[in-house]
Amino acid sequence: RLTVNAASERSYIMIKPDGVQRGLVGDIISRFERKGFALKGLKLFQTPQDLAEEHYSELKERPFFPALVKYIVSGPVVCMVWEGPGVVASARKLIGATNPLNAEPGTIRGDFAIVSGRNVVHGSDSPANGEREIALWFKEGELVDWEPTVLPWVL
Ligand code: FUP
Repeated sequence: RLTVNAASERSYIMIKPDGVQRGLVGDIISRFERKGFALKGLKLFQTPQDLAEEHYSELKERPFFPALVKYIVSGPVVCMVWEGPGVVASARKLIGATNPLNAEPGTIRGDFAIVSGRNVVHGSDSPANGEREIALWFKEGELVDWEPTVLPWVL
């Protein structure tokens, strides 16, 4: 085996309701697959109000909080867990800046979005928050413990 770095880290990645409505699910998943990260959890999900509020609890006092929660519960989302070395920071690079007008072309938000309030996708901002969010959005037994056989060519 040619393994260079198998250190594992996980990120919670979510395609928001606008991404699902606009038919961007396949394109977004494809970007993480092609990068080489491993998909460990995946579901289409209608978010309850209290979960949306808990997920964004750090932003509770911000003026846009009510609109943000309303947006997240407005339709189904795609919840994912992606794993691999440095996946949290790398996913945020693939996703691009929070304000899509500042996101580079080639990033998800740079390619598909215009405003922060409809920015298509979420990615955890730290490994600790990744674990917190995975525990919030996934139940025991919903994640699959597997290793893609392609990993020796990636890592
Ligand atoms: P990010 O980590 O890129 O998702 O950004 P934040 O955690 O700062 O913000 C979470 C979400 O709040 C963003 F995805 C979109 C929303 N938001 C707004 O709607 N308006 C703002 O001015 C900032 C954030």
